Amino acid sequence: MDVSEVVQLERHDVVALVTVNNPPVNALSAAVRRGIFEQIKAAAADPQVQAIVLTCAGRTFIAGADITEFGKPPQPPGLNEVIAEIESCKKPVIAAIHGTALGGGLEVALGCHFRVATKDAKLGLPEVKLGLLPGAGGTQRLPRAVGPELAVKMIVEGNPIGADAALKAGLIEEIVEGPAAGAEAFARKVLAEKRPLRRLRDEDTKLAAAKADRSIFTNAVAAVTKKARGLEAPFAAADAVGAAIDLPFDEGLKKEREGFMKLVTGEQSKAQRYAFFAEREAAKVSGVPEGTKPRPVARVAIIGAGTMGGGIAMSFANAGIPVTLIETGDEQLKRGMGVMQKNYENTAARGGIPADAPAKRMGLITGVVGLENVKDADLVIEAVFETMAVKKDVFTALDKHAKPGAVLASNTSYLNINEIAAVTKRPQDVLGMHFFSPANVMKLCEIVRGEKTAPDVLMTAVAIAKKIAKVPVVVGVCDGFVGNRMLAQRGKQAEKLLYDGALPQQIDGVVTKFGLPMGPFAMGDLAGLDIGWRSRQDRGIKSPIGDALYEAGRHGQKTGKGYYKYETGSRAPLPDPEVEKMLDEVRAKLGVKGRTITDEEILERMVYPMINEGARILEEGIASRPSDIDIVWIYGYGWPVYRGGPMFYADHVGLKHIADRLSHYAKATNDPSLEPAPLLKKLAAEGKTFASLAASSKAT
Ligand code: 3H9
Repeated sequence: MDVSEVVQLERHDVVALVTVNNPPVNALSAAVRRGIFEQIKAAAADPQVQAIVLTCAGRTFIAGADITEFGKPPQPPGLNEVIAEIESCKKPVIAAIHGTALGGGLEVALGCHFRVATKDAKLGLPEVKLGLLPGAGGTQRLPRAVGPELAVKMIVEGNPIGADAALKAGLIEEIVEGPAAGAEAFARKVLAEKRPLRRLRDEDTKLAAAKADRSIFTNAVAAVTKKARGLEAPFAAADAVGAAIDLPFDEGLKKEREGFMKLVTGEQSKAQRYAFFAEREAAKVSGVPEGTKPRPVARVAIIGAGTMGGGIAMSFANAGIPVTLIETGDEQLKRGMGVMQKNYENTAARGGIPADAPAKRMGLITGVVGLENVKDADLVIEAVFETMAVKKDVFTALDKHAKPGAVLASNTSYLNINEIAAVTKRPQDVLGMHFFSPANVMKLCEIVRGEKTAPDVLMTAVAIAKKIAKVPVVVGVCDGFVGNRMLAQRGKQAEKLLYDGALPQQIDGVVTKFGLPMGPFAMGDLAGLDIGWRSRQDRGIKSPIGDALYEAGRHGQKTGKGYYKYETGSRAPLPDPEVEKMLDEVRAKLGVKGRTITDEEILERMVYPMINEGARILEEGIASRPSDIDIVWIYGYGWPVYRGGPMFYADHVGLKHIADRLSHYAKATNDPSLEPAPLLKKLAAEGKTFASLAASSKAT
């Protein structure tokens, strides 16, 4: 590619403008790197030019390295080489930032002598989110620009800061209106004032305090790596920032490079990069006519102010969207509003949101009694008790009161949307929006497409989910949709493992060691064992141990006892010998003898049946792509992102191995439901992966 196609050079008398134009996000592809390198060189060599502005066309400044190039043979010039060219330029180079200057983009800006940004710009080094560390000087120049404490926070957490904070921290020199014009005016000021060039590589002042007292840095690292359990990148990134304090610039850069190369070739980053693209892919809905526009949503009504309804209402209020929250009585409403208020206040007290946010957000939520109050809503989300009869009553009433064209969504976690839609005269407007608990925190929203759901209704749900910062995944109708259907398989095996001789703490321990935040039994205790019991009653299912615990009044955390015991005021599950005794009794009643179960068997029986169910879900078209299933598990259930989701993990382990082990357990535990699904069997026999399936379906 001719470099001038992606990086243009023009001159406004003494100021040269180097403009990157590589939509959509101006990622640093090989052509862009070469373009910047050559155009900077050309501007530096032009005797008419006295200053250079580096700017970007389109919606954003450079948003980073081109992630699609990782894992492929590197193409020259490397980004460090490009940045060295900029930094060593004898004429002032000014970065004109708008949109998002992220990763390699911010590193390029840090190589410039000055940076200006528009007010709404965001600047950050989010590499850790891809399992990486900044690999083009970011870990060495950012601490020199803003000090090691803020730098390590930005680099280890990966969250960008706004222009105001960047100005305060010394990351930019000025906030400007138009990026290119503002930077050009700034360039003329630099020339007029004969300002010396700032080369961050040579600035050590902000490192002095941490050099004198290393504990300043160690404490900052401890604070930001607290939540990084299981991940490699945050720790490697912190080490690289440490090198900025301990080593001369060039040696620090070398250390950073080593860390980057190790991560970029490692399994964790591969999985995290996959998840990045999988999330974007999930937002692309198949089977919808091109150009389908979502319906406008200005006001939302939520039915039910319980845990789910309240959490959903908070998600909308957090995004500035007004909500009518509807209950059946004053008492329930008061309780629901009180819980939200308290939740916001607690978050504000922890510094999670500004002090005035609780009042502002609660101001967007209007609590009322009576379903007739849905009349102004463009979108109604029902979050009432999870039984079909109740849902049908609500939807019959919604059909009567909601305005024509309103989108009617159910937050059901497993019920048949088609059956719910059928009680209305507008099944085309009905679909599922399944949020995950706690709904104001968990990012997943399964959008359940009914048989008659209209395409624009589907797109409305996808668009609004994105607007409230959720990750939407479109799924089909079946019992439990994607997530809970797979979870049910895991739950079934977890219970059987108890009868086979394992203990709750052993099973949960294996699951958390694998990287999930909680095991099935701790999760059951948190949700409440009475909920599971009621659901089993509804479906006519028995669980010998679950029923015994329920009948003994052990309803989980809320009663201080469940599969575990809990000390007053504590949520920490403690193994309970009483439960061991109950398990012995249940085993005796069932006529089974417990045996010693290895952790390997537990892991395989926890994860492989889920993968097997995932294969069935794909066969039935309930999910469009294996990567959609992975996104459901990452954002709905806390599957460790560095393992890329269950289907990605399956490809990594090998489908033949998984199919063989499932066959083995089907026989060994006399459970035909564990036999490999036809799709899994077929792919295993052909030596293929789930990923190959996604590629071939894309091609058709
Ligand atoms: C790095 O820089 C390493 C260096 O330190 C060292 C190097 C040696 N590459 O998210 P969107 C695509 S690591 C390739 O829907 P938005 C994306 O897939 C990088 N493609 O838009 C999508 O494609 P499609 C550090 C990329 O407005 C389209 O652009 N940087 C990249 O909601 C639109 O994306 C990051 O981690 C990329 N870097 O959000 C930033 N970025 O339309 C990653 C995006 O085909 N990017 N695409 O599906 C983001 O966080 C968001 O994309 C951004 C825009 C905030 C920029």
